[in-house]
Amino acid sequence: MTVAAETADLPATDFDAIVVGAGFGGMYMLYRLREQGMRVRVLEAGSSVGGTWFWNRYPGARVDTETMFYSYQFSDELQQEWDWSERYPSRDELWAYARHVADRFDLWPDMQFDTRVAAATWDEDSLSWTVETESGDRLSSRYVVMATGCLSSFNVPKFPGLESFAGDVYHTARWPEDGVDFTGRRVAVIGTGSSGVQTIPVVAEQAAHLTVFQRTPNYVIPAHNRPLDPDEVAKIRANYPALRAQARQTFSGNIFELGGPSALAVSEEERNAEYERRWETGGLAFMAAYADFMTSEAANETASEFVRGKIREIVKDPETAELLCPRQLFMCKRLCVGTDYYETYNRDNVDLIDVNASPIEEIVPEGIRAGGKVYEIDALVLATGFDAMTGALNRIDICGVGGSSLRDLWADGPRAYLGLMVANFPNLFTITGPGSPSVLTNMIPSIEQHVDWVADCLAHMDAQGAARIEPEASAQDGWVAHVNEVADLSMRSSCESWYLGSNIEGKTRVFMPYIGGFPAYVRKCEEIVDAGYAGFDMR
Ligand code: NA7
Repeated sequence: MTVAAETADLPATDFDAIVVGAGFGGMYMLYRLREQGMRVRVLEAGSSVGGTWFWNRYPGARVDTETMFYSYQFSDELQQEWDWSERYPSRDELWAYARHVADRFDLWPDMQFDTRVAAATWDEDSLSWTVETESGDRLSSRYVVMATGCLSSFNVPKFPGLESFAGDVYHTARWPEDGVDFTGRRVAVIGTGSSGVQTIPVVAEQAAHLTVFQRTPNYVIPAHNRPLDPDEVAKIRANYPALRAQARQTFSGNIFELGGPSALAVSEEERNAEYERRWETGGLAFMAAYADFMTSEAANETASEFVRGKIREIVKDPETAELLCPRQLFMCKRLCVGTDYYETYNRDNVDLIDVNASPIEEIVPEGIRAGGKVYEIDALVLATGFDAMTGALNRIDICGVGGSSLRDLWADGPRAYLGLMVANFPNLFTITGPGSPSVLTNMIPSIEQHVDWVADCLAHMDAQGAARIEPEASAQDGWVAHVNEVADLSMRSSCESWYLGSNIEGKTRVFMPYIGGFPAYVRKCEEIVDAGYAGFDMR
């Protein structure tokens, strides 16, 4: 780290920091920076707080992580007083929680809603950013924090004729605020990732008929959602700090009961009993049954085959069951957690179409033409996912030193130091950016770790009289090489998924999150700080 230059004569800016996004990252960033005496403005495209939990209001939307741990821990009062009702609460409850946080910490006055950021431009003379909104307003600040979310830029595939459809089209990530009544309607859902898996059973209950268009079947573990037991809640609350500390020591920042080192080290009987127990418990903890799912194909196949066996048991029509059986590696795509997902295909009003055998040719006014046949529908639900991790950043014109464009620099895949900053883009921070563990971990603890790092960094700069920070290109290159090196060790980087960007036409395939685990990542961040912000040029 180098510290130099006088900052006293820098021109004034509208704000010390502009934070883009009022999801869980943006809200906590505002809280931390304001506590440090900074003038902060949050700009948010939506009309309220909550980010993911503001936008994803499709029927059946729920968190897939145990909520007592998928919540903020920065305030013990907050975690003691907020009552979660269920193991996996609905989107409405998560959104209510986000609003409660904004009320409790008086965040509203510093947040501006219905404001989409179009551009951010760095000025080297004044060491400041100018942020321009889509409505043409310009605001300046010393720092910009992009808390724009990893899964916020939603993906609408280019289906020919989509605009000709005579019925209604909905995307799961932009659901009408007043909800949709599908009673008596013929509905199609395209997409069977987490959003499709959650919404399909709920839509099937209402619609006259539901046709699901599936490109890749996913592994769906039952959620076994239930009301939280008051004793269980009391126990967690009494031990929150210790439990949170324990979670921070795990690979994904979740408290999963860890199983054995290898699925192949035990007998088939013992292994299946373990899988059965985890299936009955429900949720993402299934992933922790054995440690070698992502390093041994044979071990992986045992879990795949167990889930396929469950599908064949649950789904009565053998042909439909086979179509639902995933063939890609277990956990390679994000594991889905569902409620009555496979059971839904036993309903008389639900059909499954494999788009590999019957490709979607076009959308016509009366429905979807696939494999030469028109499926007549009144409403189309796109559960087609997101341009993950880079999509939200790339849709903003971000210009750094010498007018360099972030979008251009990332054309062959994102490059960032720790997923926190990018060389050539001084004083610009990204919360859970590419190259950080983010989407492979429990998101809220990961967000808090990033926000704390940024807030501490700015406090340090203030104490040093520094006004400019940027990663050194060599440090960034080193981190990107490390991110790739650990990705290559895991089979997770080997199949088609949004982690790699393969769901977006034309997107360069790079495994974007850091797969070395949350503890290793946190240690690295701390070592860099202890070494005087090694790899950063601070002046
Ligand atoms: P996902 O997991 O990206 O799922 C999107 C689904 O849409 C997936 O099944 C895709 O198939 C399918 N898809 C995408 N484009 C097409 C086209 N052109 N034709 C047919 N099917 C298509 O997004 P979600 O919103 O469900 O979940 C995102 C994350 O949110 C999730 O992982 C959790 O972390 C929470 P594909 O698999 O690409 O073949």
